[in-house]
Amino acid sequence: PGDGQGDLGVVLQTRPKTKRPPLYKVLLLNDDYTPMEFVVHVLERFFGMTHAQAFEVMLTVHKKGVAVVGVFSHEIAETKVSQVMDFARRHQHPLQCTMEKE
Ligand code: TYC
Repeated sequence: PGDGQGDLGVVLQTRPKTKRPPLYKVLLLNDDYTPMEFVVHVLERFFGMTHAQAFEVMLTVHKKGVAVVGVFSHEIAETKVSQVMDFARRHQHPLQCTMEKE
């Protein structure tokens, strides 16, 4: 029953919709040729790590093959990846850096 004018609209907006932007992990990949000291320098220079932190993370990548070196907004993650890839290429090292959605 009813008047055929039931409310079929979209009305269930209860919570305010404040969706946080997705975050992206920046990954550093191991290879057989990039010098360890170069990787440590990259982590200090572009990821603000201390020498001790950078050395530890470099060793993790060396042993495990890959590690997350930071988590950022899409734009910052892209910038980090570009900076690392450009820097590695300019120094003729095959170091690879990528990003993936968290
Ligand atoms: N495996 C490299 C070597 O033995 C060192 C290295 C570490 C390279 C981390 C890349 O992301 C990397 N010289």
